[in-house]
Amino acid sequence: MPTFEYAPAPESRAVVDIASSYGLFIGGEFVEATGTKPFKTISPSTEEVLADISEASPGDVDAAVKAARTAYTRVWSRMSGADRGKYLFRIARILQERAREFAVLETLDNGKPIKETRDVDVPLAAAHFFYHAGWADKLAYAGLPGGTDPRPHGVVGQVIPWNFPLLMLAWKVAPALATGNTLVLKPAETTPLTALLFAEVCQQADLPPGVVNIVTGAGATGQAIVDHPGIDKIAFTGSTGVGKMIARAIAGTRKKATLELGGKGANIVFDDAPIDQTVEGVVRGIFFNQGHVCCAGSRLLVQESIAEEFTKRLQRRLGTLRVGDPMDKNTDVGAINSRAQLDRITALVETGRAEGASHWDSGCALPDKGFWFRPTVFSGVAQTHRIAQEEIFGPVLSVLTFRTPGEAVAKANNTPYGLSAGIWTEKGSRILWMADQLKAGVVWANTFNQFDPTSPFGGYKESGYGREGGRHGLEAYVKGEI
Ligand code: TAP
Repeated sequence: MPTFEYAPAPESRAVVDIASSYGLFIGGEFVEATGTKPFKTISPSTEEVLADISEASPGDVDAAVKAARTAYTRVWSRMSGADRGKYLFRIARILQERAREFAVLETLDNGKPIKETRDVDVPLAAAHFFYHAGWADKLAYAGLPGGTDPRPHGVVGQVIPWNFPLLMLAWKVAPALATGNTLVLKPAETTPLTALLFAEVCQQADLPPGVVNIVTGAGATGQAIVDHPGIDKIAFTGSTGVGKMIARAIAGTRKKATLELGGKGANIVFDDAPIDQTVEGVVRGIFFNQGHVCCAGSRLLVQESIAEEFTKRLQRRLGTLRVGDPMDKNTDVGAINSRAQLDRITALVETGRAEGASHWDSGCALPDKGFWFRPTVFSGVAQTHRIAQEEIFGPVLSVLTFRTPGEAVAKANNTPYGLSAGIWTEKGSRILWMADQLKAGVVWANTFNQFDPTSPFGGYKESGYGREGGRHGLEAYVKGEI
């Protein structure tokens, strides 16, 4: 139970203007899709229909790729880096100016709390454009493949997931444009609205037609992008299963790919860590964005001597999280993004109970409509349990224990994934030793889920390959690497 009640603090949805239906953004214009039936995007917190969305057919994808190719050949590849940078700066500034609109739209379409879209998703998306705008005229000095004349791939196909719709778009679009590529992007089926608003931003910024093309649709539309012979490089973020399919589909072709896939991050807590701050960090690690985070700290490894006390304090803190209306500025945990995802979380939590782990949830009241899941903790989890091995992608934490640093490393690395890890301890030497041993693309120390456009992000093993962000992220968008 919350320690005290908060009065409602609803954000206004009047700042967004959602059309009843949307076309595809091809060649700088919104156009009708050819022949396929539209689908609906709904608000996961209310199940209200927000808009009809076009489903792009392979023919529509072909038109988008052709528009991107024409824009690449005639305009974008001939433009100086300094001029490309001006467009990126303009987009970044418009994102800032329209930040509230983007935050509200993202919260309505995705279900995540307004305080997260307002304070994390939208500012970081703008920051990615600012950062890459700065690179556009300095690529010759970045030490990229191609030396002082790094060359873009050409037309890039980009497919993104639903958990950070605008932010994932920014991670993909900003480096592609900065390095001189044009692109065709597909947002996830359940969260197309901020990508479509971004298309308006491209118009507002006078971006040359065809440089950015946005096609909506489901998996088949993504596959049409991947399979299209006019695509030079694929940038994909999503599940490991689909990532493997993409790798198979492009094997033997000249297409390049970067894959940002799933994770099962270990958050490792030693007995000398400041306990209350660490509880906050662990909560941020897994309950931020309803746990729909590829690099979430979904496995807590806690030193045996403090495990009982730590779990007790963690549960007490989880009892104070406010779960509910994501448009309320006080809400900590919003709605699960879709019924399908809620079903996946529910099924995996059932396996946790069936395999004998000890189940606890916060017991909070949930709204009648929409898709919801209470913050959940499993203790007594064994390495072999599915909830210790598989990505749940929801607000569910699996707690395991360890006695020595060596055991913590062995357990943390015992996963097919390799995306993220966290270490909580007062000892600097232990942090450095652990970070060296952990097989994860990013390791946070005494913090978790910190993102910055200057810092490369990505995984290895089944978490994918390639980096996004920083100078390393630029490499994926020029010829000669990856
Ligand atoms: P996926 O089902 O893999 O979907 C990702 C995107 O791929 C969506 O746009 C999806 O379209 C599309 N897609 C589906 N089938 C496809 C196919 N055969 N060919 C091409 N594209 C296809 O993942 P998800 O459920 O949206 O996202 C959750 C997963 O993404 C988690 O495993 C999470 O860890 C991972 N993720 C990773 C990262 C990083 S940075 N590593 C970041 C965020 C998420 P529809 O949505 O229309 O089906």
